[in-house]
Amino acid sequence: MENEELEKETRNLIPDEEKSKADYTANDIQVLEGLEAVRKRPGMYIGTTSSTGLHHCVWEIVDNAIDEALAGYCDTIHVTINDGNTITVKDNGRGIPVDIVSKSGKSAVETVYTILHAGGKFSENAYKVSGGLHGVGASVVNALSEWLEVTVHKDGGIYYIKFVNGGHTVEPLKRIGDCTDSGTIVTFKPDATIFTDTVVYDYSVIRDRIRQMAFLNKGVRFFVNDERGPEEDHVHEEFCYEGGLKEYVTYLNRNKESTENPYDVIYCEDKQDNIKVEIAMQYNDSYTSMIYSFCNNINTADGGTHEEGFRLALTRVINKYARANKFLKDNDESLTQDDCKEGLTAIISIKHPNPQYEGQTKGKLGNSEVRAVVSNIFGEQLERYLNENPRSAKMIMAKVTLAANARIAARKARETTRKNGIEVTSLPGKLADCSSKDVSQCELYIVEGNSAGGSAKSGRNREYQAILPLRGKILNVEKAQTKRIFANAEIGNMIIAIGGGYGNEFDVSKIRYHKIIIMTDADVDGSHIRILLLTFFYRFMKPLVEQGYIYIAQPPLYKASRGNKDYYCYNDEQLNQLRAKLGPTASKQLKIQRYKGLGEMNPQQLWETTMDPDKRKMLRVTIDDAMEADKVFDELMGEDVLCRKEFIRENAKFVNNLDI
Ligand code: TSJ
Repeated sequence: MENEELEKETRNLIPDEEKSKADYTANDIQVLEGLEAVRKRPGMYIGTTSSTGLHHCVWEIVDNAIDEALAGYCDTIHVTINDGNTITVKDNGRGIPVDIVSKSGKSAVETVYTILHAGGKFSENAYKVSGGLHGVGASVVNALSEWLEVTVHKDGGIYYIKFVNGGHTVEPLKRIGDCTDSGTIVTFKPDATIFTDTVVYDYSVIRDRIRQMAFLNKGVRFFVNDERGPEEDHVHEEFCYEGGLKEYVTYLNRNKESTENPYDVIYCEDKQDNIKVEIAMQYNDSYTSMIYSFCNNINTADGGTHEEGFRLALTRVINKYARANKFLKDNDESLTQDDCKEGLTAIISIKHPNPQYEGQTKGKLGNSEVRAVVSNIFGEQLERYLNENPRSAKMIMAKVTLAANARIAARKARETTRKNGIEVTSLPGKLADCSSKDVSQCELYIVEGNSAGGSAKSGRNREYQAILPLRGKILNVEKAQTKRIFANAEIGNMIIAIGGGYGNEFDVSKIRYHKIIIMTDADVDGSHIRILLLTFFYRFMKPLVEQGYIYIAQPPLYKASRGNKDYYCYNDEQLNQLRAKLGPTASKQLKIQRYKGLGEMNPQQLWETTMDPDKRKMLRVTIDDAMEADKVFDELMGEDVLCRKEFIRENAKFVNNLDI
């Protein structure tokens, strides 16, 4: 429908002189109308004419070579960025057919390149990628190129054709020599009048994509070359993964563990109803899950039925195994999908002859038959794996039940809170709240120690800054006592002061401050408390971390005084810089005080150095920081399972202790 309209519209856009040229047959005109339509509305075909669109052209051509590999006729693909930012893609497949297609009266090669969506016409390949979701075909790339040439090695002959100015054939396909091999070589130069942002290719973008293709198409050898500029700058890389997704998962998990990942990669591959399924998964000791899915090599960013089938089977099989082997008792509640995917990295890749994509960005697989196929294949293989590998299964059971216990503890806490009728209206007595109701301006300082808390209360801006002191007792954190913080009512104060609840129910839209600032001493205990707080936020109020609401105050380390002038230095380097600036004589007169704690500062000093929005320096916490803290926390707890168990118990206790 859309295409018809477009064609009607564009018919009038063909210049009259071109229409009248005698050597154009009706067929030629139709062809040029098609390609002209692409040039008029490139965005409709490749999404954008930005750098993304420029690279998209490469994927279009590479996809065609991958189709040949998927059909089983090609095992090597070269992608080269040449001098002048042209691209060459070369495969060792059968070579695009060179015979004449009766309908167009032209060679198949010319047809592929000049008729929109001609790709599938003479293809027997069941799992074509090209012509799929983004695969609009080689003809679109031709339309958007200054020139494009194709060389085919086939049946002993070398054939050549070139197109210029958006797909105009220079002369029909011609045999230009002999050969003994077979394959297809395409070189093109994107049209700078179309790609107005840039026509410069980014090597790393191409490299990353090709690496992904290598993971997704095991055994296919890819070469990526950047041959721009002088020879010593050229880059050549090779990607070939015999293990396919198995190696992809290992690659994705490579930064997740400091030591070797103790969990196995679980892998399965099978075919049912002409749908090929390949899945690899591996747990790691983090709490985030990375589940990526693909259909016909295209990333389905919004998931779909293949991902649903995977999750269903994962949850079903893990619950079944847990019950059968008494990791769950009869009256324990079942593990949820979220429990089962905590700390899981998984890739689901299917190949489907007729994929249907849904959603705004067509990033979701819709074929309903896929759900059961994936669920059957994966479920059966996972079950076999668990039964055959009891040691590994036990580790997985420990992981998923830990996740479940944390979830249940959080829910119990919520219920207790409700039962006790605690409302946000009854704010903790220790909290010195601010007066403004504009939460986007409000800040909550979580301050270590009552004395620093007192200074902060006196020194603050009452309108926007609230202070919540944490009890001094927490200062004496010892390894054995670290988990106490979770059993501490102070944490309860924090939850209520922040106001968004916690756990799965945490609602970031309800929070009462848009800056939550951790202010601890610059010593070991201070950093310990910071780690505990970050871990707490990461585990129980993750959106706060993800959306950048958490900050770390930066109190000065030194006060250097000379006469009645005070200088604050936040680190040793600044102190040295100050000495250098003042010169040796003045430096000798400096009286240097090293702050051992926030409590040593009077309210005025604390305000000036650490709390005044015009002068203070704060660090905004990223999710990586919090993950790191969480890891350190784990290390503090040790690998000791008993210790972890105790954490859960303490955690549950904290829940019961919410007697605020
Ligand atoms: F489409 C394209 F021009 F962009 C392109 C196609 C670009 C590149 C780099 C490679 C290819 C391509 C196409 N490589 N291999 C093929 N194979 C076929 O087109 C082909 C060959 C033989 C048969 C057959 O049935 O004998 C069928 C096909 C589709």
